[in-house]
Amino acid sequence: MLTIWGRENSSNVKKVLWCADELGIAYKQIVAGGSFGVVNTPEYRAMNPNGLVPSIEDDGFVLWESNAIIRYLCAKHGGGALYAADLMQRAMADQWMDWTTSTFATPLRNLFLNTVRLPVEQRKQDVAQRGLQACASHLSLVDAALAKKPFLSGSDFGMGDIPLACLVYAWFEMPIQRPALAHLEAWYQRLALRPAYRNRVMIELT
Ligand SMILES: N[C@@H](CCC(=O)N[C@@H](CS)C(=O)NCC(=O)O)C(=O)O
Repeated sequence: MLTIWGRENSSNVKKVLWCADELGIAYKQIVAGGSFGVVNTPEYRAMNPNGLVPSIEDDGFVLWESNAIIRYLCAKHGGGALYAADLMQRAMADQWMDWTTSTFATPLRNLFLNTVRLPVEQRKQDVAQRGLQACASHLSLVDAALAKKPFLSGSDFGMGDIPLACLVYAWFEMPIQRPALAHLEAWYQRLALRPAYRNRVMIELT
């Protein structure tokens, strides 16, 4: 039995919950992190010494780091669908997963915190503005990639789409001035057709 620890409004937890739902895996969710606590208990720290969410336990096997969890679940349950058997196709999915975390996540987080999550009096307009500009610049590169294929994973939806899709929801739903990026918008619309994406990712931004 799979257990997933994490609060639903965390983008890194969303990745794992959405992925598990796409794969049709039965699991138990333990809400943890933020105001829900749990992550500082000795039991949780023994499992994940970072004290962050998400973490999973799968028949005694413990794993943290959301992208590693996605790869593990897709490889175990994907049957070649979300985790491509073809080495180059899979490497391309890995590329977008790693790029999202290493390049896009920080400016998006700065923009999100200073537009939505922080109390109004703590928001810094200049940080939000710099985040917005960096995100727009990074997403123009995604737009160009999506001009050539419908999904970041290739011709079909796959694990390579999951991390960026979780963050892009906030990009499209925040009250900000977005540059027009037609291919990115078309990708977002394709994602929004997926029930598991709507259920797990397209929830109120908090
Ligand atoms: N690189 C980690 C980052 C995990 C992370 O930063 N998680 C955040 C939520 S998105 C967290 O645990 N924050 C503290 C908390 O929720 O208590 C991953 O991808 O899993």
